[in-house]
Amino acid sequence: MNIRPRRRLLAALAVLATGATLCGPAGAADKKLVLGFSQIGAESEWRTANTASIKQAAKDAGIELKFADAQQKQENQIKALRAFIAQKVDVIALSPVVETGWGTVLREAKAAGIPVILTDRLVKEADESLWVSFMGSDFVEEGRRAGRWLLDKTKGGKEEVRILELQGTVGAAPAQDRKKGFEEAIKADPRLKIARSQTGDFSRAKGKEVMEAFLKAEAGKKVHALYAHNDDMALGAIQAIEEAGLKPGVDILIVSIDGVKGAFQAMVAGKLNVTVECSPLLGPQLMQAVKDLKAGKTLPRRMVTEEGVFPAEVAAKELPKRKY
Ligand code: GYE
Repeated sequence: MNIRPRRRLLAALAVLATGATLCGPAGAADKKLVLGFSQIGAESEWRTANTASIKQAAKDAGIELKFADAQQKQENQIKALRAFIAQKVDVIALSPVVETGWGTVLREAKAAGIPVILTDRLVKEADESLWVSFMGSDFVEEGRRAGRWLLDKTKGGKEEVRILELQGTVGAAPAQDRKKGFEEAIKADPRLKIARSQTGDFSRAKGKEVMEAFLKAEAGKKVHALYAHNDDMALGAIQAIEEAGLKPGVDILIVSIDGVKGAFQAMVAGKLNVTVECSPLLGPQLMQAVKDLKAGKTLPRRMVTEEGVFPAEVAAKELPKRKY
């Protein structure tokens, strides 16, 4: 027997072996894993990219996804979690709209023996055994990065730097943490002051509305900068600034967070000065975690997303590479 037919024989045996596993009787090993995912809503470009990433990654991983959109309401998320528990899903993933108020439903999941993975945002609960892992960004650090950029951009001047702030959803982890990190960073220069701060709910429409009100209230005063907790609110505010006859990115410096395509386009157009990256592409990491959990592995308590800062100067070069 020469080498070739022998190789063919081995290959045929390999195919048979695989076929046997694939077509064999449906045992426990063949059962699809079921993941219940409670999403916040569709308030921003970030969120829609996050949803797309979760759905695609579940498909790629062969995991059955039960997806529930809560339309920004915590009560809908709690209902979704209870439905997942009743359906006995293998794993629950939760992206919590606000930080508090999750104890009861998380205890119900624990009592049912269903592990919960927090994705994107953290909850505030004393009993940390209510979730097995938290994957997502370091929002305080994102706030610091935004603050440091503004410090650097305005350094050496003499006059006060008056800042307007558009906060994210009230009670949401990224809103609180991004505020905290930014304030911490700008403390380094007492000239930098937050003149007004209000929620724009992470949405473009609300960002525009609040910015209009800000500009009216600020009539006759100099506003140097806008800090928006996400790109969508910055994009809404840009419209308001233009409608008020001012040049966004020139008359008012604008720093925001996320790094969505819309922000890069605004930077290329000279209307936004910088975006701090916050990646929504958590799907593949989540599916891997689900598989690892079911294989009996212990997940790390915290998985932090790696991200960068993109000023307008690099926007044209970076835009074609952006994946969300
Ligand atoms: O920055 C914002 C979204 O939780 C990181 O939620 C997420 C934030 C994101 O609506 O655009």
